[in-house]
Amino acid sequence: MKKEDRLEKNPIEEYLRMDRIPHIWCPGCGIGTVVTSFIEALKKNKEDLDKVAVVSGIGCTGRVAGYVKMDSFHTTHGRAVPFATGLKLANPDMKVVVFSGDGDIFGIGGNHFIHAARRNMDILIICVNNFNYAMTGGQVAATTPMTANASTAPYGNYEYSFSLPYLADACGATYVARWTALHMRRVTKSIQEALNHRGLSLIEVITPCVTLYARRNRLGDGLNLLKYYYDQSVIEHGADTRTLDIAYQGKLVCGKFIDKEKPTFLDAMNTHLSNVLGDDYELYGRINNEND
Ligand SMILES: Cc1ncc(C[n+]2csc(CCOP(=O)(O)OP(=O)(O)O)c2C)c(N)n1
Ligand code: SF4
Ligand SMILES: [Mg+2]
Repeated sequence: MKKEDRLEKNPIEEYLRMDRIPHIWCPGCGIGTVVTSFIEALKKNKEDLDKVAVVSGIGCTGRVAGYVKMDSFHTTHGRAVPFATGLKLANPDMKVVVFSGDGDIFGIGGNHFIHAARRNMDILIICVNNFNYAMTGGQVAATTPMTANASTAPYGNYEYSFSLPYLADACGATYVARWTALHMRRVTKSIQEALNHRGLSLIEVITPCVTLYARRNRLGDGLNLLKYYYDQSVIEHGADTRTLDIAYQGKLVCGKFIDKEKPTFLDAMNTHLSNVLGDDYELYGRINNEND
């Protein structure tokens, strides 16, 4: 094959809205790497794209919904999870994926997250954790590690940060994993699994924000930081989620921590209302334990 022919088509082009390219992300930003892993997972799972929807909130990561070529929704800040919940309940056969940032899902949207997890809502949440509110100028976030510098923490952060897997586990999520963006095959595999998991899945992907977080903390370029996070990672599948705090530039425990079965929101609704109403109740959506 001639070089010109090889370069003609991007291998993931059919999954992207090419009319929106070039994207807005900075050179060296890790968000695109996570999108590539997501698309690989869709391809490997042979997902019917008419049955997958992506929902994002606002932020650099929130732009993902605008670039993927399937039903996708760029919602308001912090509201991706409730939007996804409504979408899933109205279309129970669809696989609904929230793809958004740490600030969007766990800062302004934190309350929505905890209730979706409590209900074991059947959605997949992919959270790009770049340790700051990147789009608005690198403000301190609920995920910024202690002592890290941010535009609103010029002398270093002194707030305790959330450990996202611990939070998700405590709230009732039934699939929880953490990777760095450079663990591309692992991220892909987790997304493949989570797309087939029934219940609330959270996949946290630690990702460099080169322009704000890395520059302010003098952590080198995007590639350096991508590699640094990877090198700092230790894979501990099944680790106790209470042990997963992230210290500034410290060890990053990655792996699949939770993968369990529990009735989803619709399972619980169907079981309960059938018990209470008997034949007057018509089961809704995919039925408990029914396989594809
Ligand atoms: C109601 C509301 N409050 C604040 C904002 C401003 N805002 C837009 S994006 C953002 C932070 C996004 O951070 P994160 O979700 O971590 O995404 P990132 O840019 O880091 O990928 C904020 C505070 C907004 N758009 N709407
Ligand atoms: S500001 Fe940070 S997160 Fe946003 S596109 Fe640039 S590098 Fe990525
Ligand atoms: Mg962020």
